[in-house]
Amino acid sequence: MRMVVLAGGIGGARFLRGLKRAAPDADITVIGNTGDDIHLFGLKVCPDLDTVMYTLGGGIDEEQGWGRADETFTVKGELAAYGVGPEWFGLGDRDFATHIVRTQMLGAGYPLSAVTEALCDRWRPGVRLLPMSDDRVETHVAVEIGGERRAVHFQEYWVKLRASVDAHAVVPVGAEQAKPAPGVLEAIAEADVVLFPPSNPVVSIGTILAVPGIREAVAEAGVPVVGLSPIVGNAPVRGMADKVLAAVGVEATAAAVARHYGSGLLDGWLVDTVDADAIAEVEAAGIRCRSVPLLMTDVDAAAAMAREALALAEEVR
Ligand code: GDP
Ligand code: FO1
Ligand code: CA
Repeated sequence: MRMVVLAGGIGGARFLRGLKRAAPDADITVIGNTGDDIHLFGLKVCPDLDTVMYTLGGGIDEEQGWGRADETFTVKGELAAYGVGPEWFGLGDRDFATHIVRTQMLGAGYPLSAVTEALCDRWRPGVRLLPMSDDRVETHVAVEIGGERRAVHFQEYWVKLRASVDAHAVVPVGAEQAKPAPGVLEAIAEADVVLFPPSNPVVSIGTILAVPGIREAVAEAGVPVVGLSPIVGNAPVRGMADKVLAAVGVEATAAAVARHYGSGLLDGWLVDTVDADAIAEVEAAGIRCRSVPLLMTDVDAAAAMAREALALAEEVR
């Protein structure tokens, strides 16, 4: 079975690890968010692509959910000694190697999709990992600090400010001009099922869908599209998704996120058992809905979620 998964970082990566266990023979293409990408110290950093690659390739810091296991921070310390920051973004020594290889290949003229493939030659994630686009897209967040309105890079909003101020708008800068990376539209058109893991609906999946052609391809694929809620009990399981949902006028509830995607895109939606009350509202919006445990406490739990998503896909097919 050919599966396409639109993925951000931690939520996407942990779900994918479960999906691989649940469907070991599946042919999985991951379309990864690159709106979080940032240039630091002259290097191109792709947090969400790397989180998927390291998680599926066995190199992730399990507890943190991003960055490398057994990481050290000597280079960061040396840069700080030169007064060179930003000090708020924790790039480790092992991780630096990835960004150096990536930046070197990009400088030599390879597109990000080819670079990602080359990095995956080492990590063997067991899926085809495609960036949503080879073109630069950068998510910016409009905030008000000290009475002054300004836009900051998504990483500055998330990591430096910890989403402590309201987001007035979330803008995927460059998305309108971006083209889907080679293979993205083809994978969607050839898929037997499309899955939205419990990734951030605004800055992960929303950004991927903002690349012209991707939303349309998913809506017109003519195969089941099933999503899993990243909101459990009216709050994000991890992180500050509620802040960016508010910026697009969506309540932080499992039902509101389903309605935000809409029945034009989604055929099925899984909510957690604590949100079973949301089923009626989601189904009234024309989306088939079931409640199942949605906490990825370990790979088995994520695999059980993947099985439920695939079962719901068969139900709506
Ligand atoms: P990021 O790029 O690292 O922020 O990761 P994603 O966009 O892929 O996923 C972030 C979302 O995953 C957050 O909104 C979390 O609420 C959600 N999430 C994380 N762990 C779990 C989990 O165990 N279950 C569910 N349902 N959602 C989760
Ligand atoms: N997240 C943090 O909260 N603090 C960090 O210092 C940090 C560093 C970092 C380095 C490489 C990488 O691939 C990811 C990193 N992240 C860090 C996670 C990540 O940037 C964000 O949490 C996600 O992009 C949010 O969607
Ligand atoms: Ca992310």
